[in-house]
Amino acid sequence: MVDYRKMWQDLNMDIEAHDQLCKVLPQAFGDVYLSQKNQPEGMAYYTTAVLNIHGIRPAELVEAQKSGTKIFGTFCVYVPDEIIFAAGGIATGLCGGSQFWVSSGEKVLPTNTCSLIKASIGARLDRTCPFFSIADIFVGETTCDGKKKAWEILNKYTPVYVMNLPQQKRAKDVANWAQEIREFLAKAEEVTGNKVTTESLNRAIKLVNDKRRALQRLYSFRKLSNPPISGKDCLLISQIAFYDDPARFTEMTNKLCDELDQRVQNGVGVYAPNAKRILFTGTPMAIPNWKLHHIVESESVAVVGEETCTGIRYFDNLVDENQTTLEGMINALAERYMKINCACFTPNSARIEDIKRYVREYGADGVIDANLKFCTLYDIEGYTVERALKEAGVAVLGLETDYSDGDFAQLRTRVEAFLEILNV
Ligand code: BJ8
Repeated sequence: MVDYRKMWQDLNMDIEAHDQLCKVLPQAFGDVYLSQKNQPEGMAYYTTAVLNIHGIRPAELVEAQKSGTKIFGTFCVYVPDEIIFAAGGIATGLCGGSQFWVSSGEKVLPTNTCSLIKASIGARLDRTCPFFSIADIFVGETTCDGKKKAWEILNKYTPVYVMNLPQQKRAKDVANWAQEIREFLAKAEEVTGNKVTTESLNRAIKLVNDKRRALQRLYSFRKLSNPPISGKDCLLISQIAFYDDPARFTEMTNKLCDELDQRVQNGVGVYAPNAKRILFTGTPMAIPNWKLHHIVESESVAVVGEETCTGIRYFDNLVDENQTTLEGMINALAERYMKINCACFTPNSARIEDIKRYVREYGADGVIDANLKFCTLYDIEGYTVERALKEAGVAVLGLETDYSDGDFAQLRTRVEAFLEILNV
């Protein structure tokens, strides 16, 4: 086993506090994941990745930095990774998913801020996350109010570049987003000292599209009547997609899919025949936030999809690969990214249509609309989501939670009651 302590010390991390965090993860992971029966062998790659999440990938990033590569930390699926890779940088996700960081975030943020923002700020302030310590620059975006204000705090520790995301989707908004991407490209060139060329952007578009295609392939197995992989495993893979080297992630995910193809041919599934099927919608679930999937799948129910940014929203659309000019590629990027349907947009009716389509495609018996406490955007949009689903005859349960385990028993009771309705 590699010892990463020297790297953490060099990164000026708080080693004592970090030791506490490291103690929690294997226990949590073991409870949720290692108890699963009949896991595909290909999951070993993701298990190693998550159990060494503060070691393997950070060490690669530090190594890359030694040869001058710049690391860009991002927090939202609207930030186009393609631009970063095309400029010779590396993009890595930074969202905090652990309750461990929340109290530190609360030292500088109001308590009634969502756990994701509190944990992200806490991870930086605490100096207990190597990704936050390694990043040369953070790339923020104007999505929700909490994040907009959080950038101002984070900027005191690491430079933050903020992309101004439109809040509507008219033609002029897509054009404005293309302009934001153009300006971000210039910033990425300035940070890395490299020029983005048609060749490098073309390669980067293909690199990120390949990752999306691998995830689309993985999720297609969840549409089958007898899925060969659990919802918990798929959630973990989606979460790791934000951190991992994209080419390696694509290769390993396609390899896993080859194994799943074989399982399908052999009639191997992970659920009992006729298990009920749940689709999640709502706010993202960052590592190690596996609570709701664990509750649902512990009831012998299949989680068949997530209409979240740690799920289908992350990979649902591809960037057009047929553009031959930088301008054409930037416009293609703007169009693809503006197809993501986050609750920060108004109106956001395309998201409702997406959810109804996923219910059909993934064969869901019911939907759980899960909201991270104090996320006003998704909380308010929950009204529209639930009403639309009820009108379409789809059973729906709205849940609110945070990163703590304090509500575990109460959530389980509510999920059990919901499942009883589905069983009638
Ligand atoms: S595209 S969902 S990743 S903004 S949960 S911090 S919205 S208060 S994470 Fe998100 Fe981009 Fe949208 Fe996706 Fe704010 Fe809500 Fe917290 Fe959130």
